[in-house]
Amino acid sequence: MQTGGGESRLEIRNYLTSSYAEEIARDVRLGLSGGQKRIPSKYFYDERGSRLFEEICMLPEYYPTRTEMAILQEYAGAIMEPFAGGDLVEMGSGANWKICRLLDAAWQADSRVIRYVPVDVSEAALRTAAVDLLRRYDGLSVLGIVADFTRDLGSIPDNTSKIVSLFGGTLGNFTGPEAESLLGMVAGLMHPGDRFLLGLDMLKERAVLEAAYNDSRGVTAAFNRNILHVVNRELNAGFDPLLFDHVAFFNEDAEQIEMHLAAKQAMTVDIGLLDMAVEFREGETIHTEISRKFSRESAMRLFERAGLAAERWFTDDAGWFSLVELARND
Ligand code: AVJ
Repeated sequence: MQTGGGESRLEIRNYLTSSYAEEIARDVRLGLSGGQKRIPSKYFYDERGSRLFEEICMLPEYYPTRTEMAILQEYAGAIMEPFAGGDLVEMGSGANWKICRLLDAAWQADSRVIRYVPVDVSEAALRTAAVDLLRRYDGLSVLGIVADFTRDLGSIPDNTSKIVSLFGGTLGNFTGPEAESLLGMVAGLMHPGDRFLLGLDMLKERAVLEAAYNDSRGVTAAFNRNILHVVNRELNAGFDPLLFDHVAFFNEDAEQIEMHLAAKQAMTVDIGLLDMAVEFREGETIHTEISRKFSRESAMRLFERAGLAAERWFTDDAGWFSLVELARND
């Protein structure tokens, strides 16, 4: 068991281009000026929001996390078996439980050389997670990339064989065109033999979907309202989060869960740093998130357009969640 030398196996590079403050100012100004008001879902995840999301993952109604973990538990060996070594890239890393399933599978058998390359906007979160992994896996090295993976994928090293992973149904937060462009960028990083491991939440009964986003303890409601706390803090805004109802429903035509915050009464909200006053009618909503649900057919159409091909599908018995192994289609 190696105890020292952890730091020398860790390198962190920061590629963030614009500041969080500039970005949220731009996004909120644009999002609250139009007809349907919106705030991008990435602003859920400050420290409190990330904690609330971890709490959501453990709720009885929120099946995606535990289903994906069970799939990883069962198939990590099969997923890692063909990988001869190189970079294990994780887009939007966060907690380590998922990547540990893959690393455990690779560490059991042999001495493949693997470097873990997490890509995340939070340098602090990257560092904490990396230090934990270095302690667990003797011989692992970590290259942390501080970047927004929807923009700065060019910062991922190009000269090694790799598995790229995007877990947790994160892809569902992107519209069709956004998802296509993101997957196209990942395809652009891949060489023959490289694989892309993508988590997808699948279509299922409306009642199951809606319960997952309307939990009985109100954690998802608190998570949704947290975006207003973030805007208050970052932009000196005057939202009273408790004057907004949590609304989440399955939009069957669009095959997506939609989350909104609905004004309980007419009001005007000042956004200090933007010099802006935003009017709400009673019942008017701010659209905060989409979470798209896939069928194999809709997923395959997306892969095709992005220049990717599904090699293997790993799913649970009920088919509620999929981990798809993709290769570049050329
Ligand atoms: C982190 C995007 C996968 O869409 O299910 C959970 C976020 N929103 N409950 C999802 C979320 C409400 C989650 N993802």
